[in-house]
Amino acid sequence: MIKFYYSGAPNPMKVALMLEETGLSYEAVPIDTRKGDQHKPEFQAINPNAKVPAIVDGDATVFDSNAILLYLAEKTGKFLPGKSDKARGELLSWLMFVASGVGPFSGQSVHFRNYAPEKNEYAINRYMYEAQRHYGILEARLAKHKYVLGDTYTIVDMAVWGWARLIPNALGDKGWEKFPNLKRLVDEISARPAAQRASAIKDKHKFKTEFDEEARNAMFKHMSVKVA
Ligand SMILES: N[C@@H](CCC(=O)N[C@@H](CS)C(=O)NCC(=O)O)C(=O)O
Repeated sequence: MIKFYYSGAPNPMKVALMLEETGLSYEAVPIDTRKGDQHKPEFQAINPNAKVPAIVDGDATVFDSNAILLYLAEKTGKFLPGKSDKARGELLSWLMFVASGVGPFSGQSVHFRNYAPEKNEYAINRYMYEAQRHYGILEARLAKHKYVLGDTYTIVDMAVWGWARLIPNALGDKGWEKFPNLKRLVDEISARPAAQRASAIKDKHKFKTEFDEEARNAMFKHMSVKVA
């Protein structure tokens, strides 16, 4: 049985969706990042990057959400596009685009808008601009195609869903205005039974909800270490 190390945050939720979509049997292991579970040596032996998600599947350990999506898709043969070089090229390009662009820029936008101790207009503007720019690229693609890779629902759509469903947190209350096609995709995925089961997993475990000093020390280590 697969062990799925997770919290309710965007990157683990992509993997929760894929696990539910495939019907693979798994055990969800909570990692309470607000309490610092990600820094425990036993978890860092699984993910040296000290972040969720990660999975252990027999003798295979996989960390980083998009790597896990690809691993599970290749393991099951599900939620992949066709096998042509063209289809594989598109899969890898869009998957990495979400991993290296959509996720990090959305995350930094959420951070500087909602968590940074001072309002830094430059940082907020830069990360909101870049997050919006990335969502605009997805929007243009989804204006022409039902799913990111065309007619078929794939792991790329799941990777997009993990972050895009939180667009108001990254871009503000009017965040959806410019992205009607992206909203269509997110709403369609959120209505799927697998997405509803994925979103409910965290309710089976008690995660810390307060964002207090313990949480800041665990998740924002840079606040207590001067490197610049
Ligand atoms: N590139 C990694 C990023 C993982 C990541 O940033 N996870 C966040 C939750 S979405 C986390 O573990 N945060 C806790 C921390 O940074 O201490 C992935 O895609 O899995």
